[in-house]
Amino acid sequence: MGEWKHTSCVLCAQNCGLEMEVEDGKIIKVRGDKSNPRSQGYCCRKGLSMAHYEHNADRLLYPLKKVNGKHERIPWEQAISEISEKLLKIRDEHGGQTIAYMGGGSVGGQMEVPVGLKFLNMLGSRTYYSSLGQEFSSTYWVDGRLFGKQFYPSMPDTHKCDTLVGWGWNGWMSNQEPQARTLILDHEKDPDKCFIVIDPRKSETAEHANIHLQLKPGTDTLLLKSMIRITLDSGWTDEDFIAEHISGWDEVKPLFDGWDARRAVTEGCGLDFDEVVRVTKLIATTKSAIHQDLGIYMNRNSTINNYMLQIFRMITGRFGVEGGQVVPAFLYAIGGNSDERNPKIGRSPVTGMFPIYSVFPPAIFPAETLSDDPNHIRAVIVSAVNPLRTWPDTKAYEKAFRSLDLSVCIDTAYSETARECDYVLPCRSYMETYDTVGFNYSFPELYFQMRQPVVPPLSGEAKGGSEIMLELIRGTGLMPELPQSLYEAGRDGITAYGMELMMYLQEHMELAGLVPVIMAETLGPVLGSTNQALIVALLVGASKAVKIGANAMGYPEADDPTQAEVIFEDVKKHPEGMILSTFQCDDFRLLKTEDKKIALHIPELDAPMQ
Ligand SMILES: Nc1nc2c(c(=O)[nH]1)N[C@H]1C(S)=C(S)[C@@H](COP(=O)(O)OP(=O)(O)OC[C@H]3O[C@@H](n4cnc5c(=O)[nH]c(N)nc54)[C@H](O)[C@@H]3O)O[C@H]1N2
Ligand SMILES: Nc1nc2c(c(=O)[nH]1)N[C@H]1C(S)=C(S)[C@@H](COP(=O)(O)OP(=O)(O)OC[C@H]3O[C@@H](n4cnc5c(=O)[nH]c(N)nc54)[C@H](O)[C@@H]3O)O[C@H]1N2
Ligand code: SF4
Ligand SMILES: [Mo]
Repeated sequence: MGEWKHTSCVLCAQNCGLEMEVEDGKIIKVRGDKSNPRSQGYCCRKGLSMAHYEHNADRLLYPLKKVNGKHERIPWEQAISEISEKLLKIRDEHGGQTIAYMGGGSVGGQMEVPVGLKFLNMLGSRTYYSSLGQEFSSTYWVDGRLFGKQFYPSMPDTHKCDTLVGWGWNGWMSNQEPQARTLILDHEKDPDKCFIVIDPRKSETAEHANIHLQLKPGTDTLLLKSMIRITLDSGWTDEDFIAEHISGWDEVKPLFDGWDARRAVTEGCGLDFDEVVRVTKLIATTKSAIHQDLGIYMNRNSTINNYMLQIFRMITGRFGVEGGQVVPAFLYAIGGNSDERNPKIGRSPVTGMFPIYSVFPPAIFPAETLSDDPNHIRAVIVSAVNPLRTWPDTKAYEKAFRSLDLSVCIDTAYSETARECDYVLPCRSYMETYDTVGFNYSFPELYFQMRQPVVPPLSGEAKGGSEIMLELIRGTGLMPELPQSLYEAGRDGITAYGMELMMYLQEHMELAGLVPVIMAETLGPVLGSTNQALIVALLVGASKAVKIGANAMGYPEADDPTQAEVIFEDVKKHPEGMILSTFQCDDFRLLKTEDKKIALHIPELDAPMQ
């Protein structure tokens, strides 16, 4: 008999709660965790196969260096000192911006990212690529304009809607919603609800649809524009919502003038017009929520399609309401605001692209590397992502990687990317470290889980991702000299540590941007875990809205300095996950626009919308 432990799946962004039976350091059984407040026992067969991924023959055990085209084992000290030396040389000769960091899209190991990003900034670079940059660029850009900041994404409140629309979403297989199959079946079978799928393919999900609009591939723009035209013609707009919450509708509305919806739908999309009118009415006039996914996000016209989806929701009043489109609760934004209209937001040297959500789109990387421009990319640190397998044009990626002066891969496995890199650093897996789950936005409650290690490290040489980043910061000599008092303050608890840190930063304002690094470095050793220190940093630095919501859940007041410590004690007591804070769905004060209205008009899209 082994010991059962609470954890979560790390194989998709749902991070379903799992319980694992562990015997002799190995996972021997896995089951859905009924005590997880978000997934409530749900899991798919990928989650049930976690042991296969964890105890895998391809796992990396020690650092490697490529010598004469072959990887050889080297000691950590050599790896860190050689990589550090090369990074500094590239920075000094060509500028920090020629160093790139790839990572941060992982669905179970977020805690290395704040340290990795700060390390990149300390090297003088903002050249950051992530998987998020390929799927969500367009939607984050659109939402940034509508809501005032790019880190303010919205999502459908599917579990409370009556009409559920899966648009370019194969959720039966991919999940992408909490308890996806249960949700789909609930809408399919309940006579008072409806499940609509918009997909050119008879997907596994479409098999469960009450209505399947099987449009021609890539014609979503025509369909969306037609649905909005039909809504206007039929008087299904929510005028009160528009008057109260939207600015710019007068500029946007004429973009739909003279649009021949019938012709677009029948000739363009190959659909039955009356069926489309019926679907439009259901979306516009019932408690509807639309889950769009890769069929929209990674398809033609993705920016316009995401924009029109939002227009459709806004003018029918399906935003900021229960069962509609809502802005979820989040403890920390997984990206930053990088509005390209701000002249401080730099462009990439070769393609002239700007970051969205502070992330550059992976599609430009080969061109940014294989170039004669003196500022082209020369070094890459890759962590928890496998670009040579998963990012667009892997052949071009291979060529680009082979041309680099330095490539470093931090991974648990000997991946396609690891095979190409000069240095490979073995990382502890997410089942071997404390970490958290960051993408599973929840609503209206803020769900949180600090995953505990369930198995001992497979290799004594592997280190946690954030620890490796800290080693590189130290190795390059970029770690600021910090006072002994900071290293010791945590012994008297988190609140005492917070006070000491605040006092220190008051006198060292220039280090305020490095809080995650400082906390990982000085509080990590006291807690015995770098990632735990970073989780404390999240709680201390949580937004006012999260802190107020936490107070409503019974935690100390938002401005009480003991709040983070009290919450953290609870977090440790609930390895199965917990509800940490609660939100209002109609709180338009949270918008980052000046007038607290949704700024619906995006002038750059006027022409492409025609
Ligand atoms: N088993 C498994 N699950 C996963 C993952 C995995 O690798 N394996 N990855 C996870 C990740 S990172 C993500 S992002 C999600 C992705 O989850 P989904 O977005 O559900 O991904 P896909 O299965 O690619 O489904 C996209 C759907 O869009 C449809 N489509 C294609 N072209 C068009 C079009 O022109 N218009 C419309 N309307 N639809 C179109 C396709 O037929 C397909 O059914 O899955 C997550 N879950
Ligand atoms: N052809 C095609 N390409 C696609 C897609 C598609 O539908 N079709 N989908 C795209 C989408 S939506 C996405 S999100 C991307 C996903 O692409 P990636 O973000 O590259 O995701 P994974 O392939 O899951 O790679 C994750 C890497 O993390 C490593 N890893 C696992 N556990 C750990 C750990 O504990 N620590 C560390 N350091 N590493 C670990 C794995 O070994 C692997 O090398 O793929 C994209 N690419
Ligand atoms: S739905 Fe995603 S998180 Fe849940 S068990 Fe399956 S792969 Fe894991
Ligand atoms: Mo994805």
